[in-house]
Amino acid sequence: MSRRFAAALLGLVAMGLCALPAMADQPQPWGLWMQDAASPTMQQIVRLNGTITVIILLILVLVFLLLGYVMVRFSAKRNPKPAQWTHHTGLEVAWTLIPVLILVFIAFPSFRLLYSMDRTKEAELTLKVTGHQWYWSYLYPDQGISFDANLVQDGDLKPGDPRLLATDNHVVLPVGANVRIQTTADDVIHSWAVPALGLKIDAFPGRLNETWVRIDRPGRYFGQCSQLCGVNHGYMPIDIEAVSKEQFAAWLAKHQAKQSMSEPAATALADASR
Ligand SMILES: [Cu+2]
Repeated sequence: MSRRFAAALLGLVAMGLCALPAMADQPQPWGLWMQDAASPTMQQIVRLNGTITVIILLILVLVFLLLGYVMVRFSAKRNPKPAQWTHHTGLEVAWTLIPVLILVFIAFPSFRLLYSMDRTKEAELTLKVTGHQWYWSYLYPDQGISFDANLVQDGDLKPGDPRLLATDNHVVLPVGANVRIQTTADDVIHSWAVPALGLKIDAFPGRLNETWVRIDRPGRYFGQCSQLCGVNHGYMPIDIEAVSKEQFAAWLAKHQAKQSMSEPAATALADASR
């Protein structure tokens, strides 16, 4: 029995060692832990997660050691006549106070992070995101650009497009700029989430939520709607292309020229900003 247990334990450890952390801006097969952080917010989330994981492991080890000690020291064989007392004031104060102190210790960095995610004072750009059943639409209100982003079907995937994550139009954002993000929805609740950027914000009908992002490096970042919103909830991904500020300016110019020619886009913009 003990040999079988040892083999199972060894198997578990080997699985843990083989499952390398997912270092990419999209989900990876067998990916564990978190995606490689690509924004200051995500770096802070990774740090806080590391701190809390260490605290959890220390508590786990302590509890198992205590449990083992009690099982050995107070077994029926070693301790045939158990003690009769039931209360110990000092012990009860300690096991109430120590967990409270641990929670308070965790609360400080958590609240600091929550407030820093909340909003940015100096935004260079605003992106308004609207959730629909089942796609996202985007508006750059100050630049007058708007478009819908739909899932690319399997047969239409281009090289480099991940299945179920690529969209026909990409959200293009400049690297190194503080971007204000506002979310809303026009039917049910959705949630706009991009793991590598540390973004996850609900999109409610009739309400405008706000957060922000500063992307650290160029690349493509993928996310998914993270609030169950109907049958095609799993088919409304988020596909962001982060480019240099010069490339972003060029993209803006190209899009503005294209949109000024098409009347429906102007109507969409008016609709979206209503
Ligand atoms: Cu949704």
